[in-house]
Amino acid sequence: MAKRAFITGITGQDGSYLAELLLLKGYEVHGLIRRASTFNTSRIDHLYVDPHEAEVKLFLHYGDMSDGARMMGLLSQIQPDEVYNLAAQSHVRVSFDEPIHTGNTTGIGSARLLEAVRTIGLGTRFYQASSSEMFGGTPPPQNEETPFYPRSPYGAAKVYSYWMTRNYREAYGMYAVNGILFNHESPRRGATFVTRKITRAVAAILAGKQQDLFLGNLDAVRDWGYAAEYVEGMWRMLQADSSDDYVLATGRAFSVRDFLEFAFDHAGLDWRRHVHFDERYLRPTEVDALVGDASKAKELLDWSASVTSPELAGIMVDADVAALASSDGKWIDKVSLNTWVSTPAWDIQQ
Ligand code: NAP
Ligand code: G4F
Repeated sequence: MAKRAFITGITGQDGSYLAELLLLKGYEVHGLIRRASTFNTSRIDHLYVDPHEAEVKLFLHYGDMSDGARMMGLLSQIQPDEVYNLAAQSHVRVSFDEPIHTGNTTGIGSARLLEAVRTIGLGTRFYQASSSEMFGGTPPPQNEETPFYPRSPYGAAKVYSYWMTRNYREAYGMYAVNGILFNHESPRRGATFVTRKITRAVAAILAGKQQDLFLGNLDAVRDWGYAAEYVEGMWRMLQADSSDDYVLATGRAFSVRDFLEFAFDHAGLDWRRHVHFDERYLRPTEVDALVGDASKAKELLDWSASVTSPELAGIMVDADVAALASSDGKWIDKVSLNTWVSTPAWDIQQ
C-alpha cells in the first residue's frame, strides 16, 4: 500500500517541492488549498495529471487553517500516514500589519490541525514547519537548544505552534516533530521575500524593463539554503524511529548586501547603480542575524545542505532571466488575461 500524506500549504514554495518529492517516492498526496477568485496553483500545475489519461496520485481539497471542523472532516476522510503542516501567513513584515490573522493561521491553525490528528487517533505522524525566526533576538549560531526570542507577530505565532507540537508529543505520545528551518529560497520563492525581489529585479534590469530597486535593511544577516534540499530533510524527520526537533541550515552567514552582490555580479551588473533605500521596507523590530547549526540533522538524519547562498543566487537569477524571456515581456497579459491557457482543470471537490 502506498503511504498517504496530507500537506497544508501545498501551493506554497515548500509545499510544491514536497509534493514533488513525495510523489516521486510513491506516496498518494493530498493537499489543502484555499478557495481564491484567481488561480493559485501555479507552483503545482506541472504535477497535474488528467484523470482520463493516467492514475491520479495528487488530490486537492478546499479548506483553510482557520476552520478546525474542516480539518477534522478532511483527516477522517483521507486518513493520512503523515501530515506536513506548511500553511502559514509566512511574511514577517506583513505579520506586523496583520498580527491577529497571523496568530490565527500561523499559530492557532497548527493547534486545530494537531487536535484533528489527535482526535482521529490513527497514529498519523505530524510535521510542524517551525522557523529560525523564533530565535529572533538571540545571537547566532542557533541550534535546537538555543532560547527563543521572537521579534515579530509571525515569530511569536511560530513559537506557539512549536510548543503545541512538543506538548502533543509529550502529553499524548504523538509522533510530532518540529523542523526548525532557516531561510530557504528557490526560483519558486514568493516575490516579496528579499532574495526573490532581488533576483527578479536583476532579470528586469538586464531586460531593460526596470532601473531601480528599493530595499530596506541591507545589514541583516541570514543563512540562505535551497528549498528543494530542505523538503528532503522534512521527510527524513518523519521517517526516524522516534520524534524529535531538528534545525536545517547551511551554517553560512551572509548579509542582504552580500546577496545583492552575488545576484548582480552573476548577471554582470553593479548593484550600487540600481539599489536605493526605502524605509517602508524596515520592520518595527528587526532580526539582525540568523545562522544555523544543523549538526544534529547531519548526525541523526544524515541531512546536510549542499547548495551555498552564492550558488543559490545564481540559480534564482538564471531562472528569473529565463522566465522573463519566455513570457515575451508580456508580464501583465500573462498574469491577468492568459492564465486560462496554461492552468489545468484541477478536479477539486466543490
Ligand atoms: P509560502 O510560499 O508563503 O506558502 C505558504 C502556504 O500557506 C501557501 O500554500 C498558502 O496558500 C498557504 N496558506 C496561507 N494561509 C493559509 C490559510 N489561512 N489556510 C490555508 N492555507 C494557507 O511559504 P513557504 O516558504 O513555502 O514556507 C512553508 C512553511 O515553512 C511556512 O509555514 C513558513 O512559515 C515556514 N518556514 C519557511 C521558511 C522559508 O525560508 N521559506 C523558513 C522557516 C519556516 P496560498 O498559495 O493560497 O497563499
Ligand atoms: O526575505 P525576508 O522577508 O525573510 P525573513 O524575514 O528572514 O523571513 C523568512 O525566513 C524565515 C526564516 O528565518 C521564515 F520563517 C519566514 O516565513 C520567511 O520565509 O527578509 C530577510 C531580510 C530581513 O532582515 C529584512 O529586513 O531582508 C531584509 N530586507 C531588506 N530589504 C527586506 C527588504 N526584506 C523584504 N522582504 N523586502 C525588502 O525590501
